[in-house]
Amino acid sequence: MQMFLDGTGHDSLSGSSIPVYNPATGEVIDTVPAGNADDVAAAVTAAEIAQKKWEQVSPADKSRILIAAGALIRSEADALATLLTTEQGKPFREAKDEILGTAHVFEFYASMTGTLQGDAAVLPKYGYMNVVRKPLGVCGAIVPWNMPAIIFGWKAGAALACGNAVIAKPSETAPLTVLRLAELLVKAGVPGGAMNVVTGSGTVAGDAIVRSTGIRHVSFTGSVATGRSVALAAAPTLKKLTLELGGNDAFIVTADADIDAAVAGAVRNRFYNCGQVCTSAKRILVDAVCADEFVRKAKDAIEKLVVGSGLEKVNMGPLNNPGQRDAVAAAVDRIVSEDCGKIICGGKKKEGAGNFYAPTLLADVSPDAVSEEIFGPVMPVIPFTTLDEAVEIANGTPYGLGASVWTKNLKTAYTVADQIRSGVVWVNRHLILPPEIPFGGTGNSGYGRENGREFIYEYTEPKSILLGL
Ligand code: TXE
Repeated sequence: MQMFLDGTGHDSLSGSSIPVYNPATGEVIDTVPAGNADDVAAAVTAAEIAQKKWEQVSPADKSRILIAAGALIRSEADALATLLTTEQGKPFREAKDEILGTAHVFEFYASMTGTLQGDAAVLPKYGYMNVVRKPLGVCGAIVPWNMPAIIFGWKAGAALACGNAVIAKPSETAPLTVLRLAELLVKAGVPGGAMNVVTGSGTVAGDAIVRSTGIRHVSFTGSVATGRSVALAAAPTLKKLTLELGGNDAFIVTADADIDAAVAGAVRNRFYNCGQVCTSAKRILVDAVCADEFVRKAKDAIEKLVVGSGLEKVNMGPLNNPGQRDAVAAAVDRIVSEDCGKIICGGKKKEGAGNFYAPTLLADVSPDAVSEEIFGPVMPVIPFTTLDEAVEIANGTPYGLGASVWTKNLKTAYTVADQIRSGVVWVNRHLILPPEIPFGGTGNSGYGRENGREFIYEYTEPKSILLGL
């Protein structure tokens, strides 16, 4: 049994549905079933049966299936990207990059199915020790709306490569692309029931996944507040958790940096996906000696950004939902009214339909004013005078997801990279996250890692076997 709660035949046992909106127009584009605890329970029953079969599939066959999934995703890339833009808002070009990146994720995991080895040793007097890595069983994947395709890929690809079954719960505001990707995985050969999607709200469907005793691991990407409640709700079941809870990345531009490259990098990264990326460059720290030049050049670049529906030729689309836009507008208004920074350009909502907010540049921002992440198209520039001060500001939030340093000096690069408290540090770039790199944070950014080789530890558990001599 398979639960594709996509409103086209497999309806939720709850009988009700939720609308999905186009963020550029505010129009309803589809509905999805409002899954409930009964739906999750049915999906768990199906997944437990299917997982036992999937676990027995050879690494080579698992690999062939995941490669086929990647190929199907590539063959439908334009249609998937259009769907993603229509429900999420991002420009088609970015949506297509995300879809092709998702295909790459499944291809990466296809290459890893044969690498899940454990350990072995001869222990004199005791025997032969073997440590094998076993799948966990059924895994939950709670997916946000900002990068729904690729984040689904990280979770489902890793879980399936390790022989687990998956129950995904996409966000209420961007569930459609995830549903289609899951269908393609099944079409590629993942057994029915090993890949499930239960749509619905976080507090009902998501919560049921977190509390389910049949689900042994949940990978959650979302806000700090929801991450905390997920950890609390999961505690009675003692399931494993991987939590990725956003970040407030510092982007440090030193006096010896290539300023033009740094400006281009900052603008590209900060306004990518309308600023709604966990590892977006959210705080731009610039050496005071070049801060004015940086702001002037950034303003020129930002004013050239074309904003509009992601289905047109634009650089930036709308925010995903009205609540998100209101939160961004409130954060900018607060910074300005408290005299903690000044608007150089942008700083307002666009009137009319859609969740548009102008790409915004703020100068002379005080570090404390942006200690909470602004999940939208706002670039606060914070001047600093010494590298030690820059590192202190960078580390001065409870987050620890990503950061970058822009410099031509190798010693500066390594020193800052070493001192910054975060899961990832880039040098002269930001936000590049191929699945080969382990990804995750520290502090309020959560715990556990996705991708790289780290996924093996998240999605399997060791079993030690001692053979007497
Ligand atoms: O997140 P939520 P929201 C941050 C960003 C943003 C803020 C709020 O700052 O402004 O979070 O976004 C599901 N049990 N990030 O409200 O609530 C929910 O249905 C189980 C950063 O959208 O965390 C959705 O599928 N699941 C981030 C997912 O959790 C629950 C990406 C995320 O929703 C649940 C997105 C519950 N009790 C937002 N409540 C990143 N790390 O990149 C909700 N959900």
